[in-house]
Amino acid sequence: MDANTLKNMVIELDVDNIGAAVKQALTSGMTPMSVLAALTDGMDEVGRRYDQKEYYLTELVLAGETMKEAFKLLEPALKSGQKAKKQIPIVAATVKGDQHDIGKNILISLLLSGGFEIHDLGMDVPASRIVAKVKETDAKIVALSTLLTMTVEEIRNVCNALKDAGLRDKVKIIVGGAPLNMELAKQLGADEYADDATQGAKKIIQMAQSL
Ligand code: B12
Repeated sequence: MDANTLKNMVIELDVDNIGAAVKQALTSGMTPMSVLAALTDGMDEVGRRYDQKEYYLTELVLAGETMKEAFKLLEPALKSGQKAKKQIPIVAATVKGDQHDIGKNILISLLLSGGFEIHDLGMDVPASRIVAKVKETDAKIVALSTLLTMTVEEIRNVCNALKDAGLRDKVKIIVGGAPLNMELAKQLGADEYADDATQGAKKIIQMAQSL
């Protein structure tokens, strides 16, 4: 099993065999990070084909399912590198109205080996649930994703809801997703923005060091 085969299985939407392939890749010596990189490369190509109208909505749904199946096998491997030291709680979510979670899930996968306790609320998550989870877990970092232009304003709603609950000063908020940039992120009330999951994970690790 090699990176190219895994990448192509995502592109070919091979939801039935991707789990076994990830397992084989890991047992044959590929590192969890290189498996993740191969899967992400595949997803990038799926996105490109959709933009070029070579793939349609059905293919996208299947690509999402394929990534989920792969993550089931990959996440335990990423987690096993985790250190025993005290873990920093993070709340992660895709905002209300948005059902894209692949980017967020990749970010989470990158953080799993980094000593974080991750509370993933999933997608289409209202601000009130995010606030409740921050309170419950005493989270220090909130990571929000939005891929739709339509739901960008939800970031502001989450920032305001945290402010209203008296929690805004206790958390750092990092956001990501194609319609965002650093300037917009700040305007919406967030502290940080990252272009991609790798940069995002780096920024979160930096934030954690300053806590
Ligand atoms: C897959 C996909 C879907 C899947 C999602 C499956 C899933 N479980 O996520 C499904 C089929 C559900 C879907 C539905 C829709 N989609 Co769609 N989808 C895509 C597609 C092709 C790829 C997105 C993706 O997963 N990319 C791969 C990941 C790895 O990249 P990413 O999400 O960008 O994330 C990276 C960074 O942004 C960043 N990141 C992301 N989040 C975060 C968070 C933090 C904290 C940080 C630090 C970083 C970070 O790191 C990631 C990795 O590096 C994009 C087009 C594209 N080329 O991006 C359209 C796209 C996002 N979809 C779009 C649209 C319009 C829709 C629909 C409205 C279509 C419809 N007519 O029904 C619905 C909306 C449903 C809803 N309410 O959300 C538009 C959005 C346009 C806009 N700007 O508003 C796009 C851009 C397609 C297009 N060109 O028109 N979609």
